[in-house]
Amino acid sequence: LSISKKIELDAVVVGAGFSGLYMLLTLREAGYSVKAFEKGEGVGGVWYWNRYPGARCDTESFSYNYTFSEELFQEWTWTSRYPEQPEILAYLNYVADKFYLRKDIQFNTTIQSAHYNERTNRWDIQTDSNQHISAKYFISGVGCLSASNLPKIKGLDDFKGKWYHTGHWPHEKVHFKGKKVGIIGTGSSGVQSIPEIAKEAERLFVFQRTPQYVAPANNYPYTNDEMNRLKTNFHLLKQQMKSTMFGMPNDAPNKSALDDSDEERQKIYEEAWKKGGFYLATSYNDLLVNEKSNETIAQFFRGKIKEIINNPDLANALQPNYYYGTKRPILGTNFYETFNRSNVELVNLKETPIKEIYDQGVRTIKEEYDLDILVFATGYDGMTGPLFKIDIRGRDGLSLKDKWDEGASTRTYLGLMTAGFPNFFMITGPESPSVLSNMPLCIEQHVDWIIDCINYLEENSFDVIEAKREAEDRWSQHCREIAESTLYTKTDSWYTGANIKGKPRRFLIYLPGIGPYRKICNDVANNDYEGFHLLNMSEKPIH
Ligand code: NA7
Repeated sequence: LSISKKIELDAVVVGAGFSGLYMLLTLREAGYSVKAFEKGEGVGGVWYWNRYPGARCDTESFSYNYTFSEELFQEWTWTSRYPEQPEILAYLNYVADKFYLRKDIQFNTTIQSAHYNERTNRWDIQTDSNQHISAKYFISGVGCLSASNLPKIKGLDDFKGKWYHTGHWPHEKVHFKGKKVGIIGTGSSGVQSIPEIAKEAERLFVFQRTPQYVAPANNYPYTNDEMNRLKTNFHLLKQQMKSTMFGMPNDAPNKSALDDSDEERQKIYEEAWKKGGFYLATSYNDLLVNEKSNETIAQFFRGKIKEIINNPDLANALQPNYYYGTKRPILGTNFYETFNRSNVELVNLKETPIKEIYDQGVRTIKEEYDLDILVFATGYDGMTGPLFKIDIRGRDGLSLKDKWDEGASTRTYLGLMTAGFPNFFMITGPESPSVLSNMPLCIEQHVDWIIDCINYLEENSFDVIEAKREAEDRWSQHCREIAESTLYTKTDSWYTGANIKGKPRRFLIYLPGIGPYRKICNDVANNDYEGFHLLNMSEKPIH
């Protein structure tokens, strides 16, 4: 029996992705003793794990990076509009080196549990290598899309070929040449990988459950001039990004899709299609609240699919019919075009659902598909999934999972904290705007808020910060009411939790976006952390 020594720290950070790295840096610079724990062998978070072919970011590179250091922004040069996964991973490694972060990160380590001890006002944290750590602050940087969803399809254990999930792709290159490959899922990961796999595989079967709206990414390499212009405009870009809904310099115009004539609208959609990226999604301001406006853009996409796809039956099978944008908008490169290839076959699961997996491949209710490789591009248990993988317990031993599963709903105050869990912060937690806004920018805003908050507590000799119940009830209700007034809640998606069997249907995103949200968070802090209990250790909050 080995008795491990307890490590005492001011703060523990979970994860070494965009969130964990910056949180670690700010805590260390402010003079706290801190360690980050990371499951992977290296830094990067989702960019460490998502190594599937074609994996790239769909936020433009100049805005998908940190802005806290102008020096870093000037030093790093992105090669293209939408960086590929290896480039983003290289960037995060560069950040880790530049700021000497590695010495305070313990890799290959999973945090298994974190229990709040009321007597000591500390978090007792345990790792999978049987280490015990005691910390005053417990901070999650686990990300929103890091708990992969492997659907329970009967027979996977019998499959004799190889199978992979896009979110846990192996480090060694997977060779598709001469192979019969199947891929389940046509979300962002499927859409990015399908054209790449199709180029190499002998045959590719795409198992599609819901046809998607895929806008062209229109990726291109940056010229030196373009990169220099972006670098020169650092301050302006940063300011623009901070104030918009999505945290990107472009914002939706203040105009309904129904304000324009059919002709004008078509012209706007055509231009946005040519520009690529999220320009279509931000063509008008009411696409996600007005069914009629939404139908205009849905029809535009359906028309494009018919133009691109040679075979009319195939074009029909690819026609999406949910409200555009209520699943995460997808950007692709030659996605629809790939279905014109002779080695690619669409399997329409709406007509012929998967029955089971057998030793040689996938069996639908109609046919058998023999496969050498099966790829699951089946997504994630979003937002709450990664948090629930850790046994987090607050006051009175209540687990986060039990609190959030107990009927009412997930409840947070500002997506940053939750009542009953003192000194536990969630970077990009549920009910913050993060997954619908520019992620690194949202992360910076949360980290800056958290470090200011911790400094405030320490400077004013408070031991505890904890969300008030009434404040989180109000915040959660506010998030829900906004969501209910949109079309988002009418669609099954990972936004609503409907993609995970048995998961309660809840919409856990603050929709007005990062610009307005930042102001709310700042006001709360400036009003002596309104809505939070600030306590001494001996005090119990009265909710
Ligand atoms: P997504 O967007 O959740 O997509 C998952 C896909 O897998 C989607 O097409 C699903 O179809 C499909 N799926 C999931 N389970 C099944 C089963 N059991 N059978 C058939 N098809 C299934 O995940 P991604 O990894 O592509 O993207 C996640 C996010 O990462 C993305 O939104 C960006 O924010 C970055 P469905 O639509 O549910 O019918």
